[in-house]
Amino acid sequence: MLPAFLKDESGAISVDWTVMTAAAVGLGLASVTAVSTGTGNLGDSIRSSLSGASTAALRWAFARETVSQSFGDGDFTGWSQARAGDFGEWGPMQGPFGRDTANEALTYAVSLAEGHSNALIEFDMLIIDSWDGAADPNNPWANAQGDVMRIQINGQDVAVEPFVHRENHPGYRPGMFEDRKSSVTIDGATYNVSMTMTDGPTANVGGAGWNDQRWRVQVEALDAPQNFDLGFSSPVDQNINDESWGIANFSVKEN
Ligand SMILES: [Ca+2]
Ligand SMILES: [Ca+2]
Ligand SMILES: [Ca+2]
Repeated sequence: MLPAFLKDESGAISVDWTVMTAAAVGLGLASVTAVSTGTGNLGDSIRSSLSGASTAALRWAFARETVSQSFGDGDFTGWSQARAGDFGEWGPMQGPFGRDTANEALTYAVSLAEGHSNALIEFDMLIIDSWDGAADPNNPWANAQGDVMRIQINGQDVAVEPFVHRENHPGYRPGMFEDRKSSVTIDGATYNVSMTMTDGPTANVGGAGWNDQRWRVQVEALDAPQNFDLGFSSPVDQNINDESWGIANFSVKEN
């Protein structure tokens, strides 16, 4: 088996590696649970080999996906507004929204099954056109807070992140195209938000003529109430045809 495995194509190896890693991790955890006394070193080494990211992935590996919305079929169940948009090669979206959400957030009502208290909410966040980044005295195109997206739980911010449509624009900061992470505790529940830029801003995909960017966002709710509102609010300072956003490929897992 080993020689064949080694001779395999590199793409196939990465698949095998993923499967083997998952299996090894599963075995490791089973061992930790089964023989938790006397094998502290084994448990510790397995634990220390898991990065925070893979631990989070493991937490959700076998969770039930209870919501999957592509927004291409008219299903906007749970949302405070339905805006069926299409963003070209990035597909259908809930949007575009803009500064119309500064005072009244777009919300999604998360409703977990009885006995469940954890949720992993995942979606693509499309940052469309000429967002102007962080607050900056030399930045005439953003409000005092910057052009930010606020992600909220029951109206409270769990992430407030500025976005900019190109480097070296007023309001650009080094690191703005890198991963964002935040964690907030509200009423004993923990909300972890992570954002990873998956595209751009290198091309004008839709909306107006400015380049657009796509971020993959995860909102992890731990020890959360059975029902809560996930909100999106963007106090950008220019019109929806200059800076807007949308949500795509939305899903919820829970356990
Ligand atoms: Ca702008
Ligand atoms: Ca602006
Ligand atoms: Ca555009």
